[in-house]
Amino acid sequence: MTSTDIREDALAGLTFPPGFVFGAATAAYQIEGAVTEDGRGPSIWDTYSHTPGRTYQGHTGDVAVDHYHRYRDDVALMAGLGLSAYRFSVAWPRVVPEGGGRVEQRGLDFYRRLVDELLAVGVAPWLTLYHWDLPQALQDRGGWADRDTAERFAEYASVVVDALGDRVTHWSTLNEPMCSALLGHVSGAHAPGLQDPVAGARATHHLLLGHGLAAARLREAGVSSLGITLNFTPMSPASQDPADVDAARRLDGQQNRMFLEPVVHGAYPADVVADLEAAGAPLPVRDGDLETIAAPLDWLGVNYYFEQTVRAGARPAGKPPTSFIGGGDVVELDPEGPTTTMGWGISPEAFTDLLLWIGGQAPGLPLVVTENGSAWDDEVDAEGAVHDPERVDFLVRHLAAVATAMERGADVRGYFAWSLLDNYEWARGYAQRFGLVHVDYETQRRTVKDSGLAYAELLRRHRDGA
Ligand code: NCW
Repeated sequence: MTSTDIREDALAGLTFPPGFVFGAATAAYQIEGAVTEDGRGPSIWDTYSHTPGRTYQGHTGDVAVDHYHRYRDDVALMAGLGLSAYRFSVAWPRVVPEGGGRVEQRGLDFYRRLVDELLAVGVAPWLTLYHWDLPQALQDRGGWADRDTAERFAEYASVVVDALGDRVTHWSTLNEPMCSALLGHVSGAHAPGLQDPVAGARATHHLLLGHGLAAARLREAGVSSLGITLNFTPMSPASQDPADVDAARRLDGQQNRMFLEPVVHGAYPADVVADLEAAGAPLPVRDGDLETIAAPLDWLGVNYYFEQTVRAGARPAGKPPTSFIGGGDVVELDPEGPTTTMGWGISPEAFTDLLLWIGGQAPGLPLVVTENGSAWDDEVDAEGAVHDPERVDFLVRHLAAVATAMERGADVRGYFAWSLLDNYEWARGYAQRFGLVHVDYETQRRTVKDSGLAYAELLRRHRDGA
């Protein structure tokens, strides 16, 4: 059996309704490079990645995959794969280099050129305003822990929608605010690298407030396809011991429900509020904030990678602090079974359950899978091919999981693979490859992997109604 036959077999049962959106996703700092070009200001990720000891082997996004200069070729790649949509983020420090005030026209011009290139080949742009690259100037004034950053974010949203609202239909405010808030301010694994639970709780609320304020600006500008992207990690207790069950509840509360519930219901979960107050890290909510945060949306972006089993107990020595406010009394167990090179387990079944659970939490709100994917050690072989059977398998099984969720009633409208290209995987540097397309970081040469070919074949069949 050849790899083409395997693909044929695996794809045969995968069908999605007409109009289902198939795309791929990236983020500005992970792909663009050109960090000092055309007036771009520094972001917290420039600072963090240039701080010794913070990232894998000191890797930075200075060059990344040079998308800033190669965007035309990259759009041609997308067209070649047959993507119907491309999800990318705008770098706030390219557009408003000091975070507020002066607008850099050359930054906006880049995104206008990118969008025009996409539209010319029939790939719909899905624009995310914030994928973690806060202007450093704002961090110097307190960053997301400071309420003012939410107001600056809304201003920046206005600038971008004024420039691109005539050609971009699909808008998202934030990507994974959980990661910005908790990895950035509690575990310290991401920029700005703080380990300060009080700042973590404040950042959580101000990110969500920024989402709500920006949503209002986007609506004023006439946006009619508006969402936010949240990441979800389904949590299970290691046993039915009440302490383990409570550990899972608390982690689920802070990593999942704390972000979903205010956005869709206009209230933080009461148990999370109580946990944070007990930990001396209250959410700085003011009158009217929750109404702002619960602005009506057209879709909810769902990022899913893995599920997590947790138990109560002291974190083992040497394990980095978890993304969790309120004590070192929750242990995240290592996954059972095969893992990706990120160390993440593989659970498509949990993806089906998750989509159904979210559908139940947010009835009537369409879901879009804005990220799903896996990292593996990929190499270009002597024939110039990249055989990545694990990623093909992951992709097919997770697409099947989406299809199953839809058969059972989840209203899922699209799927974006993470990622279009191998890229800068934040603190893990270039060591983690998530792309459907391989990038040789020495030459910047792009090679479509077997997974990219499989995805292209699926999309071809979908277009042809096969
Ligand atoms: S790290 C992460 N990612 C990867 C990144 O490349 C992308 O920019 C993100 O949107 C791939 O997709 C997202 N997500 C974090 C997943 C959850 C981590 C939970 C850690 C808890 C301690």
